[in-house]
Amino acid sequence: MQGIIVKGIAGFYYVKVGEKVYECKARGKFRFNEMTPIVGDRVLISVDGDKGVIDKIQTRFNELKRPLVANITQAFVVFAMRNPNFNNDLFNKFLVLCEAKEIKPVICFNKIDMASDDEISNMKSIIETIGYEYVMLNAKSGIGMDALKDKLSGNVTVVCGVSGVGKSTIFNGLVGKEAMQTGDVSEKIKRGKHTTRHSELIELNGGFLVDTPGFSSLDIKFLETEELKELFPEFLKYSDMCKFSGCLHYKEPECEVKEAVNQGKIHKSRYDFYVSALEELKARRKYK
Ligand SMILES: Nc1nc2c(ncn2[C@@H]2O[C@H](COP(=O)(O)OP(=O)(O)O)[C@@H](O)[C@H]2O)c(=O)[nH]1
Ligand SMILES: [Mg+2]
Ligand SMILES: [Zn+2]
Repeated sequence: MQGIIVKGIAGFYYVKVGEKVYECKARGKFRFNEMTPIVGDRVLISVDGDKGVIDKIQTRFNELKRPLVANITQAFVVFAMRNPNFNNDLFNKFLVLCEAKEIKPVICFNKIDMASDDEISNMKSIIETIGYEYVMLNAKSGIGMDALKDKLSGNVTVVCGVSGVGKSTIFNGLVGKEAMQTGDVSEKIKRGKHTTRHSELIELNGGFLVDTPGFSSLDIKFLETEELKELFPEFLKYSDMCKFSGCLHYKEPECEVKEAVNQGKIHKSRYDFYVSALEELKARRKYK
């Protein structure tokens, strides 16, 4: 039968099939393919009672290294209106990393209680030019949390964002009492002193939530210069009309992306970030 690995501890994998969780070992043959099962893997298992063996790992469509999780479909990218202040560079790095991994971002603007209406509507206008889904939150008092919870359904979601923006508050708000109730699996597993604890998927509202924040590194230097422009979804509807095929929307003439920036259809802060990231990637390539 097919299931999803929700947890891994010391060589055991906990595979959820419907409402049941089977404690599984992996067959040694995975080493041959250099594939080790990780949390989030869709796997085929054979079972005997409550125990099982993983026979096959289905192809992963993506993989995060930290936390080590496969098949993430969605990221709640959390920012705060204040404390810490909004940082355009970090905002865009998170979004570019999501695009590079083909993870759908949902932008969460938290601590709206600390911002003016003008600041909030300015933020909304940036996100609307990109076209991403977003939620305005006051996680501390629960405002917007139901809307966020709805987005879990059908997804494997990771929460990300820099320190202090409210990730833990959001996580706890989403998981609430349900996590306590489903925690019986963890109680049963006695952890040895030196066993590594991996991330865990928590089943919630018809989807899964990763229990560890994602994208601890915001390094985007691994990207190719030509690849970067593809990671700005709002550029794509103009880039076909650029005069030069393969236009980097940089110094080329008759660039429709730059034209859209001038007309305010693409937000200038996004384009400025694109240019600075592109220049960084170009400079790096020169010295390779
Ligand atoms: N004013 C305000 N404070 C919040 C809100 N959400 C979280 N906080 C506070 O921000 C601080 C950092 O939150 P935390 O969840 O630990 O952030 P993390 O580092 O991203 O996990 C805590 O003191 C929270 O109580 C909010 O919506 N409004
Ligand atoms: Mg935290
Ligand atoms: Zn162009």
